[in-house]
Amino acid sequence: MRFLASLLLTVAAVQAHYTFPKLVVNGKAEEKDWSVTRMTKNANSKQGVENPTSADIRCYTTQDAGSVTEVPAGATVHYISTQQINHPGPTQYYLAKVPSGSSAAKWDGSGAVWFKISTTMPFMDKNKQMTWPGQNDYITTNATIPASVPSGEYLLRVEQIALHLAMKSNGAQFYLACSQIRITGGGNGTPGPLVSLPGAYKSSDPGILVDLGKIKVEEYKPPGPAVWSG
Ligand SMILES: *[C@@H]1O[C@H](CO)[C@@H](O)[C@H](O)[C@H]1NC(C)=O
Ligand SMILES: [Cu+2]
Repeated sequence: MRFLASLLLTVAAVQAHYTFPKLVVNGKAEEKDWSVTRMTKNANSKQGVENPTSADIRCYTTQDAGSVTEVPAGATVHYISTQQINHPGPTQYYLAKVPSGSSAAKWDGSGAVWFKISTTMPFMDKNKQMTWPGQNDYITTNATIPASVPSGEYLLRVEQIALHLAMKSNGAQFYLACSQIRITGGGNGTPGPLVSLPGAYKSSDPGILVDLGKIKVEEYKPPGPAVWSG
């Protein structure tokens, strides 16, 4: 019985994994999977990244995407998920500006270049389970591209951090993807703080190594820098 229960849990956990192959900008989805979103290494396996200091934490990329898509500053973005996003944990979005001389179709996103534009905070559901906005949806939560972000080419990175096994080191699972975008109609803001990926996260960060059964909702602190909202 115990064996069957753990087998069923394992099956559930495998089915529970997901990828984010399609970016949606102001309600319009990219035409095909992985056309402006870079295909991730887990496109088939759906396994999350477990070591937040590994190179895979940046974009988990197996190949660059074929196109770059236009995103108006101020736009609402989200991603379509391949499976239900059923694990508790925050959804965060980052941007990194492509340096002059490079292009969003090629650049690797290295250096202290990433700033956070969105995160989500937990609440207690009616069963007293710590829950995040968008949990159990088949799309990621919405984020707004700040209106004052300078125009130009960027990498957009989404992550949903699954915390159901995060009570042990490197037990959190990062589901993430990066898209190649060109922001138009932007402003003259100065985004920051800028962080590198890997670099911004440690395995011991309290938002990564955490037992959700042992903290209060208001104690949860998402990992990484403060949000820049323009
Ligand atoms: C998210 O944004 C889309 C437009 O891209 C909109 O249709 C939808 O209502 C938004 N969802 C929420 C929860 O605000
Ligand atoms: Cu899973």
